[in-house]
Amino acid sequence: MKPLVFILLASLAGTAAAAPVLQPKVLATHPHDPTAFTQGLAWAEGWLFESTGLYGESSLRRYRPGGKNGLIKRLPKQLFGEGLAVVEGRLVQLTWRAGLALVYDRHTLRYLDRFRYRGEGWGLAWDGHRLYHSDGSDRILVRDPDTFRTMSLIQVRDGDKPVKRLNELEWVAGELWANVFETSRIVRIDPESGQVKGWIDLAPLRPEETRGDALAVANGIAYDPQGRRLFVTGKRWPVLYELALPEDLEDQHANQSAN
Ligand SMILES: [Ca+2]
Repeated sequence: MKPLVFILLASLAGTAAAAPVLQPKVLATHPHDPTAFTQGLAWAEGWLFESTGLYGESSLRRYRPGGKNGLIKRLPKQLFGEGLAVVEGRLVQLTWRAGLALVYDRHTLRYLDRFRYRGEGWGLAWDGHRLYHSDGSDRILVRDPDTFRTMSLIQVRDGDKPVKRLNELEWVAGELWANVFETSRIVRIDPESGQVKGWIDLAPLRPEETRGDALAVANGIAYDPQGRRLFVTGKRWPVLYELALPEDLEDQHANQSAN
């Protein structure tokens, strides 16, 4: 594997309270379906799982990075697919305004069950115990995976400034990461306090082909904990990027391994 290097760029440029901005370190690029309106991305044991949105075009997908022999399941035309999490042997997929979370078998994509919730569905992530659900605001709902009930709320703040429009989510080595809607940034959140630990700017990764498409924003983060790498993409992006873990998280891992 290549050296895992993230470059600290803008920590001196912001206010004292604002968290630093990192540039991503790209390890590899893979093709991504340029018609996929990515709303959720997740990883488990060699497979990527993707939820796509828009009415009449929403889907659930399972594929290898760069691989062609994937599975795709189309959603009913009245459902708009949103955030997606792998919860052990199952997948949980949010919908935007239907108040439905759909549950599937992870291996076959067979529909199994559903939960109902109030409000909108944007992003979803799993930390091994709890689900994290964003709804486009500056709060993240922490949910019980068995009942989908809200257990607590995380208010996300950079210094004292609320961070709104939190979108696709991912649990990354003890941090909660989120795309911020209509920006090219990923925010790294301390799940205990809701404080922003840092930002990652994906603007340099936006493919040239999407420049004329105002909806083609960065969205979709999946973490491979065994490979210690991230996958990121965007809505209708023809490319899926494989990124190195930020250096501070690698250092943390090295320190833990040494103890
Ligand atoms: Ca994700």
